[in-house]
Amino acid sequence: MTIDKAEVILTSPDRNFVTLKITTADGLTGLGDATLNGRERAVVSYLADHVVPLLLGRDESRIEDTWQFLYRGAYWRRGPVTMAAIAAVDMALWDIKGKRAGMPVYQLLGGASRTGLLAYGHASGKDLPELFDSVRDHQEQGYRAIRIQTGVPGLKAVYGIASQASDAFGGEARYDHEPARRGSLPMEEDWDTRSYLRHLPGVFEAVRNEFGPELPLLHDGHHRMTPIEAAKLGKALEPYDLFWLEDCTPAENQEALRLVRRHTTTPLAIGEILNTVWDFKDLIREQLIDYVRGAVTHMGGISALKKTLDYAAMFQIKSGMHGPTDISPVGMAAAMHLGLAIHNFGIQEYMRHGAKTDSVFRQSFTWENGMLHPGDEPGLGVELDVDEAGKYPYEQAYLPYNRLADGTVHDW
Ligand code: CS2
Ligand code: MG
Repeated sequence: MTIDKAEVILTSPDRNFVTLKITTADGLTGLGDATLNGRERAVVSYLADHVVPLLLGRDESRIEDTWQFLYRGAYWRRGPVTMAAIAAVDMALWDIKGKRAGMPVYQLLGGASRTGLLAYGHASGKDLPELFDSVRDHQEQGYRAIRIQTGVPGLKAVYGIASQASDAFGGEARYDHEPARRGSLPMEEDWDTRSYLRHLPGVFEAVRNEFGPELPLLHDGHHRMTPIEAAKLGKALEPYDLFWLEDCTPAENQEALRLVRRHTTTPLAIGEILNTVWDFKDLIREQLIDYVRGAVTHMGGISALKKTLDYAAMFQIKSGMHGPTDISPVGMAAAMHLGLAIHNFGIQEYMRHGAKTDSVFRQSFTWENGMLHPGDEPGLGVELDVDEAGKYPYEQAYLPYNRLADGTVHDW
């Protein structure tokens, strides 16, 4: 069948989401997620102005050919905007292929390699009592693996923890799972790596003492350390047996990880801001990482991320797909189908979306005993309610950014 219609839907239920909806000549529909947190409209334009005209009249069944046509045909390659747009087309075509076959997408990818996907959630607190409450709360929600982020003494706002209610946010507290705040200007935060490095090992020691040795614990460094600082932290955290240390250094300097690796056996997870298999090539071949953080939404879709993960499998490197709330329910469903099918699944990040988001996107995944499953509906198993989506118009949103005490802009 040919593609008859392709629409780009920008909606902002609890936060902004960009969704591509493809309709075939016989009325089958497929959805793809193209959300790029804080830069949403750039992808809307890339899709609506440059990609949609190319899709009309194309054969819906030719997923790989369409991917290559969009990627190579543009001449200008890679980058988050391009790859999010291609990802949305790829996901939507897999969704349609599943519906056409009457099978969930994971069946088309080779079938289930496991019964469910271990997922981790984000516990956070400005101090230890608040952090412990948050860990317990996650355990009550069923989480069996937990990311630990904590306030640092002397700093007002730290990535990954709820900040104090502030006038800038209408008297609300700002939580890490919705880091891009709607508003006309980004929020400024402060940062001091030496304080952070002094504080963090004690936090993990306390968490291990309180919750025991079994619970898988993760931590996100959010690109803030130099290579030698990251090496020092990885070494200091070894006694607390982390599942992973994420994005310890800025992603552009891949050689940095050689130095980190020489000093620590703490497992490393990298790459939520990377976009292609080529960005991961050296990291994988040199075995500088243990987990690939790429999201289906930002890596050019199911087809492209599967190739990256198949390559990683040859080096015993596993998946750790990015799954904060800025990945839409469509992108999360795609991640679950892929994660269920591949052999080298590691863990899935999972944060619940808000009630408004769930009213816009009807979903069929399940969450039981800390495990996700994409469900068995044909395709990806997500449908978008256009009328609901229309109730929530786009609102400008920006991620925060960091400055050191002397005013220097630092990585966020
Ligand atoms: C984070 C994200 O989930 C994570 O690991 O790094 O929450 C990240 O801050 C956002 O995706 C940025 O849009
Ligand atoms: Mg991260």
